[in-house]
Amino acid sequence: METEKKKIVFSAIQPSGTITLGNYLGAVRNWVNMQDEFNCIYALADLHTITVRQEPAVMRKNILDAYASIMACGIDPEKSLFFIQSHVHTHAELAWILNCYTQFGELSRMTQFKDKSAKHADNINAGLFTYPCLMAADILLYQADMVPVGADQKQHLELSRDIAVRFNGLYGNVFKVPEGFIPKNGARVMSLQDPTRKMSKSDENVNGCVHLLDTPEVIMKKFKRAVTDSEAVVRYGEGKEGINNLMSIYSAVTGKTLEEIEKEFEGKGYGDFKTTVGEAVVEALRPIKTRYEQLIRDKAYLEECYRKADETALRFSRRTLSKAMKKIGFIL
Ligand code: ATP
Ligand code: LTN
Repeated sequence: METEKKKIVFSAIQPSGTITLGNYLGAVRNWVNMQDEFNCIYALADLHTITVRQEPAVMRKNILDAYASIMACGIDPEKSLFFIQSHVHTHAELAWILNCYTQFGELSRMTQFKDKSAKHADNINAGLFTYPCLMAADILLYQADMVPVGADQKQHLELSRDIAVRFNGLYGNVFKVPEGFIPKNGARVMSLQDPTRKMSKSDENVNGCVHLLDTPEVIMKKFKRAVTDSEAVVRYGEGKEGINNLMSIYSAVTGKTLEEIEKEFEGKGYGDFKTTVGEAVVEALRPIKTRYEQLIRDKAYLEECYRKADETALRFSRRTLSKAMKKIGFIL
C-alpha cells in the first residue's frame, strides 16, 4: 500500500495569446507527464495577463481557447486540478500580503520586468512591477513542492522561494519552499526568426512563433523559413543559434540526442533538416489540435471542468491564506 503522500506540483500559464510550441515543450508537456506521480494543480493565470493592456472580447476568447488547448495537451480533470486564477479570490488576497514582504530592490532586478517595460513603455504599471508577488502567491497558497516551468521563469521562482523563506523566518513554517522543475530539453525554445530571443506568444513577427493550433501547412512554412547560418552543416555549436534551436526542438519532440541528430543529417543540407523538423512537430501537435477542436465545441463541458476545479482550489488555498493572516495578526 502506498503510505507516502504524493508531492504537490503547481504551475500556471497566462492566456495572453494562443499557446506556443515553447509553452508546450518548456512547460505544459511536463504538466501532463507529472499527473500520475504527483498531486498536480494548474492554473490559467488570467490575472497576470492584465499587466499588459487587453482587448476585452479578445481576452474572453483567449481564456477559453487557452483552457481548451491545455486540456487538449493531455491535462486530465480526473487526475489534476486545472482552474482559472481570477475565480479563486485567495490569489489576489495573498498577493497583496506578499507585496508587503517583498522589497522594491528585489522587484527592480527582475529581467522580465525590464524587458516588458521596454516593450510597453507607454504602460509601465504597478502590476507589471509586482507581478512576481502574484506568482509567488499562486505557488505558496498550495504548499507546492515542485513548479514545472521554462527557463525564463527561473528568476521569478527564486524570488518566490526568497519570499517564502523570509515569511517563514518571521512567523514560523507557513509556506512550503518550492523547487523549480526545468526540463533538460525544450526549456528555452527560441524564435525561428530571431534565435537569440525566446519564442513568445506576443511576438510581432508571426513567422518566429509556432502555435499549437497552426495548420500543418503553416507550421511547415514557418520551419522552412527559419533563420539558420551559412555553414550548411547540422552541428550544435557556437554562432549557430538557428541550427541549435532547430536541433533542440527536434530533440525535444523525438527524444533523439544531439549526437544522433548530427549523425542522421551528416552530408545533408539545411533544406532536408528543416523539413524533417517541421514534419516531426506537425506529427507531435496533430492529436492536440484534433482534441482541441472537440473540446472548444463543448463549452458546457469546459465550464463544468473549471467550475469544479475553482471550488476545490478555493478550499485548499483558503487554509494557507488563513494561516498566513492569523500569523500576521489579522482577526479572522
Ligand atoms: P508572453 O509572451 O505573454 O510573455 P509567454 O509565451 O512567455 O507569454 P507564459 O504564459 O509567460 O508564456 O509562460 C508559460 C510557460 O511557458 C512558462 O512556464 C514559461 O517558462 C514557458 N515558456 C514560455 N516561453 C517559452 C519558450 N520560448 N521556451 C520554453 N518555455 C517557455
Ligand atoms: N509568470 C508565469 C506564469 C505563472 C506561473 C505562476 C508559473 C503565473 N503564476 C505560478 C508558475 C507558477 C509565466 O510563465 N510568465
